[in-house]
Amino acid sequence: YPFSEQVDLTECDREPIHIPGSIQPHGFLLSVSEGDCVIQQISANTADVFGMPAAGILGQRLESLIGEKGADAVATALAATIEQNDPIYVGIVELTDIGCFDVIAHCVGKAKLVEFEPVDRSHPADFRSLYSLLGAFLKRVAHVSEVEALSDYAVRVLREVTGFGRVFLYVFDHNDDSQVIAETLEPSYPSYIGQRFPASDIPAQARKLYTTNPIRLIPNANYQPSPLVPPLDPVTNAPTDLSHAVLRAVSPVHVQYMKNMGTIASMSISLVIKGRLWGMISCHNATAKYLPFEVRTACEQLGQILALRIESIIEGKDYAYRLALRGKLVSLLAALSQGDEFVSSMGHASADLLNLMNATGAALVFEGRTILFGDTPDATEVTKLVEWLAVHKGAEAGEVFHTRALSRDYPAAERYRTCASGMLAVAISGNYQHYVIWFRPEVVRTVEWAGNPEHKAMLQKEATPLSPRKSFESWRQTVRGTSDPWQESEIETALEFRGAILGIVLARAEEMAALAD
Ligand code: BLA
Repeated sequence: YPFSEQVDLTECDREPIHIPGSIQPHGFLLSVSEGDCVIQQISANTADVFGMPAAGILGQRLESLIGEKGADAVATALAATIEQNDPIYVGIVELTDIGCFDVIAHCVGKAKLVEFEPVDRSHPADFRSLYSLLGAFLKRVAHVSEVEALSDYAVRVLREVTGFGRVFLYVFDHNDDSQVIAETLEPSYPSYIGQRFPASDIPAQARKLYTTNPIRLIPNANYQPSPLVPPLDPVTNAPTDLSHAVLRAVSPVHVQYMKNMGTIASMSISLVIKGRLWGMISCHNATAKYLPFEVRTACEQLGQILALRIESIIEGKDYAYRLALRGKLVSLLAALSQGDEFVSSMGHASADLLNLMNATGAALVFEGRTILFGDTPDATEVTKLVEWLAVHKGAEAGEVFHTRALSRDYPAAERYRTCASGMLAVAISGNYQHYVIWFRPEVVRTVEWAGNPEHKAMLQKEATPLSPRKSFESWRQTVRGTSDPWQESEIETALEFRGAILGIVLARAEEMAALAD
């Protein structure tokens, strides 16, 4: 099986997963018109449920199919919600001679999508226990202030609530690769703790959808999708947007991925922080597994509480770090503005200079001199580096340029990557190639991937053009040439430092000019 990354990534990102034209058949779907509630589109399996042909259902009013009580409940529920695009629980509707259904409704454009999931009377959901579990979670969460401990607790509660065989939480990094940071499982399931999954496992449009739609359940990957009849919305003549439909059929590529992984049922819950998909909780089962809407809602709420708490922990840590940075910056600037020769003041304050950016080396390139502090490339190398910066990174380096993998941007840096894989440079003159540069050492990391990330997708010989990777065997990669990343707060502080230094240098120049007069 040859494989091609190009084909894989663009094709994955292009699949329109919000308009699959079909649903998962563990329930059925009706699309009814605004106002008079005429049924204008159904999932094909609706005909089987009611034992009549689709043509006999289409064109009927909702109340004649599901009764006046049911139709009223749908109208009342939708009227009561503010976010009409989010599915709302209507309640249980009993269909004579057919059975009881959980009914869930939401609006898409002018249509109302009404979804039905059979209620299993033999396993009534006990909502009191859900409330007390959520309550206990809320209480405990306030006292846990480490993301890992919190994640650990959350996956254990979720496994208890849902009974899935494996529940884990993974966090996306700046490349959208993910790493599993918490997991709980039954002994027969393989563990993924600590492992990485490449970004391409979840294509861009799916991430976008999961940011607005926080939970999805795939109870049985071995399903036959039930198509919508007619295929297009008869009013708009366009495919019906199923973004928020709880029964939305899943991308066939992803269904294959699940099977390859030995996961027949899956539920995933988005953790959205500041509008960005920060992480996800995945629940897996080796056999088919369904959860009623109310239980899913409790899981969704647990995810929201967790995301809020994680956001506040992250913000708290960032705030404390910014405060510390500010303290360091103020004392460094105080030291630099003393002595009357800028370069020698910098030399006296070199420990503070390094400490400010958590760096192990720094260089001051100023008025034709190159002064090195700590562990750095030699002066000749730094001179070449500055030339490269000025020429190739002109616009960016006008103020600040940073990288955590210098040799990737500038191959000559390969020679000194042990001391300078990370570089943050600020230009301290508008006119000259004057810089303060900080260096961070290489941190060799061993990354444990779940499966070789190069084999993202395989191009099968002819047949289906695309299929996800088959192996999730742990695969180790040694990453060289990168340093610890530069934090947003550090880059902002570097910019403030730059502003202050420009001020100091300018004041010095004016004093000199005054003396000369
Ligand atoms: C969707 N991919 C997903 C989802 C997850 C993953 C969690 C969300 C759907 C769900 O709840 O199951 C990925 N699943 C994982 C990861 C783990 C896991 C990382 O269990 C970790 C253990 N997938 C591919 C390739 C393509 C692809 C090559 O591997 C593209 C061709 C596509 N993944 C893909 C698509 C979806 C998806 C299209 C959206 C499915 C949908 O919602 O319709």
